[in-house]
Amino acid sequence: MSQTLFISDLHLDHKRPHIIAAFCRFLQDISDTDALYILGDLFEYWIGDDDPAIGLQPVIDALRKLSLAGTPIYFIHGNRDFLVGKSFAKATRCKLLAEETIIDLYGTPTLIMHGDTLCTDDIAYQKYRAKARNKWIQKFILLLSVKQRLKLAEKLRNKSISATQDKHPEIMDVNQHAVEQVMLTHNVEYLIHGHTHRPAIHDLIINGSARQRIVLGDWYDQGSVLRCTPKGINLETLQT
Ligand code: LP5
Ligand code: MN
Repeated sequence: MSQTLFISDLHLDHKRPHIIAAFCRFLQDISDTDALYILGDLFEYWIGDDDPAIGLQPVIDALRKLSLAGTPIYFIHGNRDFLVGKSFAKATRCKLLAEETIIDLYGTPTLIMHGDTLCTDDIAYQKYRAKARNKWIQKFILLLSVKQRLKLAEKLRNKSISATQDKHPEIMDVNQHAVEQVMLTHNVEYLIHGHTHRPAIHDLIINGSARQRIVLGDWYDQGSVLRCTPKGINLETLQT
């Protein structure tokens, strides 16, 4: 069967072992897949490849196994796992992609991304993001000990939890102008992203042409998977 799969926002964490198990089962079941794209926030947080990352070794093993069996796996960083690096890529045999990547999806030009950059109304987040994604700041953070980084991550998570409670939900969704701009810039028919945890397929008309924005959902209560074949696309929900 010719199919390409997209997932994001699994937020894998040793505190949710059943989701880790469900994801490993999913990876075992998709050996007949042309490519698997992970569009960010695979992990609840990732503080660097040198962290032993409790409970996550089965995920690394299962990704590696799928890749060795012939399915290419691609990874775009999310706002929780932007510190995933070359050692992780080597261990899992995933290919790390640029934050905006264009692919040819069975003939349809498609832009894939995590989706956080589309939330341009969330000014506090975008300011924080500029710092967190700065290469020099990241180099400095990676010089800290694992223990120090864990503390920093916990502080950031707490700040984020209280900040998001005070933000209007609209602010944390994509900005329509940002969507149109990025789709026009890359001249694509499909935009596939996650981050907002609002799974949907949005039909759009931009500059007179029909396009679609496909939003993946998270894996908190069930799994969200976009299955694409030469015949079309289907946004599915997996029971976990
Ligand atoms: O993740 P989610 O969906 O709950 O919220 C996001 C935005 N929050 C974040 C922060 C992450 O949750 C933190 C994860 C830690 C990763 C580990 C990294 C290891 C340490 C390295 C440190 C750089 O991404 C949230 C958005 C929301 O999505 C919706 O889009 O609103 O944004 C915020 O809440 C940000 C606040 O508005 C501002 C926070 C100010 C923090 C100031 C600290 C500055 C220090 C910078 C150092 C790099
Ligand atoms: Mn995200």
